[in-house]
Amino acid sequence: MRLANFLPPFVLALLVACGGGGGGGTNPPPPGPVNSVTLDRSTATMRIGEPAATFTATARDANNTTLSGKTVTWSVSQAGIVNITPNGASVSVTAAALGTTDLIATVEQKTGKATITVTNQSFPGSASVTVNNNLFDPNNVDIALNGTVTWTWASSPTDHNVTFGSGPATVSNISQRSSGSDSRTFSVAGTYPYQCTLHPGMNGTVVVH
Ligand SMILES: [Cu+2]
Repeated sequence: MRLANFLPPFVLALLVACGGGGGGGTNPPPPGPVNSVTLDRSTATMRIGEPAATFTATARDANNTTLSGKTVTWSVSQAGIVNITPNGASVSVTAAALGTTDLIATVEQKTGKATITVTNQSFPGSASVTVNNNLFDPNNVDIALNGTVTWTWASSPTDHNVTFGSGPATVSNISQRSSGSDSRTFSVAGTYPYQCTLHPGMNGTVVVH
């Protein structure tokens, strides 16, 4: 009581001004430093002689906001297994020798990786993917040339679609649905990224060997 009486009016005014300024208005906070780096695939299997595969790194801050324009440095944990040709946030990878290596993307001392196995095995003629809320399981499948992938929707009230992006050949999309299944056959080798356009981050790939 006695203390409050002694606070001069300008101190109270300063306290109010600071409180108002801390609200931040309607602008989102500026992006923070790099907190995580992820690659579009965490594992991959390749065979010697097949087309180059492309991997892309994404850096995010602590709020999971994507940070673009960052310098990405590409490296491998084991020399000689793959050859890499960096191109900014992406890298082109070809198989060179049998074995396993990590492909590592470094952005401001944070790293993300994909484990790449170079094999001489043959790949299956078919693969199955379960469409869940909100992920494709598994999110990467490897098939032989002319193989077929079947997507089966887990029983759910939520619609999902399968929309293909930049692949080596055009594949017709599967429009949104909440049950049942549909298949696509792949007659050109390479990597086919796809996504559910209704749910950002719901991504998958088909690799045709
Ligand atoms: Cu979806």
